[in-house]
Amino acid sequence: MKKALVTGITGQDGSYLAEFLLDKGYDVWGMHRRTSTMNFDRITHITDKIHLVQGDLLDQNSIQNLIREAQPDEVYNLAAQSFVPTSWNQPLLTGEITALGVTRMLEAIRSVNPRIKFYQASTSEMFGKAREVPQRETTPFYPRSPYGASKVYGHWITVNYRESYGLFACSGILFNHESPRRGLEFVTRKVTNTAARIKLGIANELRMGNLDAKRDWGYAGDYVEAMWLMLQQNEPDDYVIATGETHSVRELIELTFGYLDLDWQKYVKIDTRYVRPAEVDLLVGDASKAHRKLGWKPKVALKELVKMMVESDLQLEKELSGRKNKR
Ligand code: NAP
Ligand code: F7E
Repeated sequence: MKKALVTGITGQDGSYLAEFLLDKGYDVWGMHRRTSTMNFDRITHITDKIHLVQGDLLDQNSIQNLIREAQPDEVYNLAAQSFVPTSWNQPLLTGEITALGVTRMLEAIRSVNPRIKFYQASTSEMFGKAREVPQRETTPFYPRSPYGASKVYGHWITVNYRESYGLFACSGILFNHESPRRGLEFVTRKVTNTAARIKLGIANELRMGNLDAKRDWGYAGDYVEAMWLMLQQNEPDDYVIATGETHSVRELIELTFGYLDLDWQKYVKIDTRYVRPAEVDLLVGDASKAHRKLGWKPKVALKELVKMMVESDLQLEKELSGRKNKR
């Protein structure tokens, strides 16, 4: 039985990857940081099937001890301070976790067992003010936030440990991927959740930032398969994972409100609090290397993804208001 350690197990991708690896017959270990209130909401249904162990990307010893204890074959480093706006308010913390945290992981692997395969969660945010359309593995990076800059460091340190020490270290350059488990602050979930609440009469407006930004949105459940495939190859390498389609935030809103038979123009208000100091205007990925070498292709398109998220949010919000009414 293969053993995998997943950092960021409590996050969106961690939960889907854990399910995927369990299905493949893996012994799954999940690293989580200590919190005063448990935040296992996304993994409640599998907590009895995985080993949950405490550790923090800020704490070298905790990571090292954990890797020594788990003795994994594969490590997936998904933990990060991942929300772009927060990275302007907390740039140093973002750098410590999202950038230096990667070196802490790599150092722990190097000292405990350099044969462990390593996956780094890189991102399309590294392309930022994109130098080329569509973006591929060779497109130069131009990050536009402390988050993007931290991820560029994480990406290059992964490449560097592969080239310096021969580690089997891969970097997946994943474009935005979403799901019903997406954090409520990210744009897709903010839109689907608020639209669902408007439909149910619980909310009456949606306050948004820049509607012109364009993103290549895929489904998280599809993308975790690509992470795994990267570590099953004969040679470590870096891959862009994307759908190849781009849509504006405005289109996302139209699609979501349209699905609910609502006129979005009646509810959406522009609020400068949500406009970023520097924007990433247009992202669209060329995943042809992943198609060719990994045999990976996305299965869920944006329309279907929106439907999945809206249906889930309608259900969730009905349950929440049902519970409130009982109190
Ligand atoms: P997410 O939902 O924000 O999850 C982030 C995870 O990191 C959470 O489990 C969080 O734990 C954990 N974490 C944060 N700081 C930590 C620390 N100091 N030590 C240990 N764990 C820590 O993010 P996601 O959407 O699943 O994304 C997974 C990874 O892929 C991230 O690295 C993200 O930057 C990257 N990425 C995401 C996308 C995307 O579109 N989703 C695209 C490209 C790359 P808590 O629950 O305790 O906060
Ligand atoms: O914003 C615009 C905003 O926060 C998308 C992370 O997972 O994907 C994510 O980063 C766009 C931006 O994602 C609002 O200005 C307009 O242009 O959903 P987001 P992101 O910044 O692209 C990448 C790949 C990652 O790696 C990150 O970890 O939507 N936008 N109005 C808004 N965004 C938010 N959040 N809220 C708004 O009100």
